[in-house]
Amino acid sequence: MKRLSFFLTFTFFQGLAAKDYNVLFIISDDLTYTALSCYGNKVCNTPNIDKLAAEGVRFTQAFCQGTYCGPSRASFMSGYYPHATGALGYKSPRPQIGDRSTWSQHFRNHGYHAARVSKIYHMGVPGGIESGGDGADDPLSWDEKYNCKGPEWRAPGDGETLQKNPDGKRPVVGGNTFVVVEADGDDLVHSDGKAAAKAVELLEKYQGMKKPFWLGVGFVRPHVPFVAPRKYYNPFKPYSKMVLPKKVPGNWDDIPQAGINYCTSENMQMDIRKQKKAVGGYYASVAYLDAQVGKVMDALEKSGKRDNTIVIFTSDHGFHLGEHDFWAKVSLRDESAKVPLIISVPGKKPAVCDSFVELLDLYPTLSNLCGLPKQDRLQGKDISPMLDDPSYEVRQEAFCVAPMRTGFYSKKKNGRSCNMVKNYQPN
Ligand SMILES: [Ca+2]
Repeated sequence: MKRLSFFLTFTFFQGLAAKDYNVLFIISDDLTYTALSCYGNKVCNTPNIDKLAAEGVRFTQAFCQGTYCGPSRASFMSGYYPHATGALGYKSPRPQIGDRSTWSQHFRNHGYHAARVSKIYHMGVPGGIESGGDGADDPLSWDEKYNCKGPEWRAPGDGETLQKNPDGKRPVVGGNTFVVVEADGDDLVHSDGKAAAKAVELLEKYQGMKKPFWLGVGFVRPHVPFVAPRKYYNPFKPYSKMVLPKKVPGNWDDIPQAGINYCTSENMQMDIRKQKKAVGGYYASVAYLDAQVGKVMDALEKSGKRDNTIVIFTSDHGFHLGEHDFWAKVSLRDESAKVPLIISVPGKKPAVCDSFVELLDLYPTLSNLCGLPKQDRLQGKDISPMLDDPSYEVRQEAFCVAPMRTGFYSKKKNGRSCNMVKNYQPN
């Protein structure tokens, strides 16, 4: 009898552990937490992301490990810090990790169906999206994968190049350039509209699937170019009403040279009008992204699987919108190094968590929540106790590297210090 009761208890807990949660991982590109209304933005309204935040745990101190696409994505998917693998560029981490499993591959190895829609590992934006290629993808991570080609800066509409265009004669250009296009047509013209539609289709398809799924949906907005259907720009026009961060005379006087971001109002030659339009264009891209998140969440609801699906929303890193006259990513300041992060686990109470977390924590945390074997080699920490107790802590500082700035950043919880180690050379 004792043995039977042990057996029943064991299988009961095993049954709980192997709850077969599905995982829906939604990741935006270059999205700063400051642009979301659930993080306090009063101008840019993001009702769909806010709804998810209200259903889950919203993290206020979540940090990426690399402040641009390639290293950040290679890090959280592989489970290692960028400098641990040396995956510091726009490359797949596979050569460095050998046969070790990536996050979704670990799920595949334990009975999950893993799929990718659009950008999970690095893809060049806009170039890679225009061509519709795989980018720095890792085939072993997926059972199925879909790329979502889009016109990007070539989308028909009213476009303007804001960067290095003082006389207004520069045409709308491609590349990593501040361009705003108020585009003709609907959501489906663009990559993210197509990605949402593909995710909706897959969620319908998975309704009848026996296996649990790990579905990664990667959106490319609000990465430059700021391209979205016209209607998303309306709340931010005229652009002259956009409010820029306060200009502080002598703001850079106490910032070491390595801390001056590579994109500034000065070197981008953006006057006040263009700076305000950059903010409005970015917000319109965020509003468009938010609408696509809503479509995916509606489809999850309709599929009947919301009650056993863990949903994560985040970004690969943040973005400057004129703070200290800095723009774009790479900087190690909060606007760029911090990310929005929401984790919604069915049955758990909504909360706001101020504990320090890293994107690297997602792999071990989700593995634990889904009852998969623990891997001591992973460099992230299991933050799942925070989902029951938001005051739980796993670290006192978060670590982030900006490879091209040859510096390390370590943000301490109870301090304002930003520790930079100069002349760091990755192996
Ligand atoms: Ca990015």
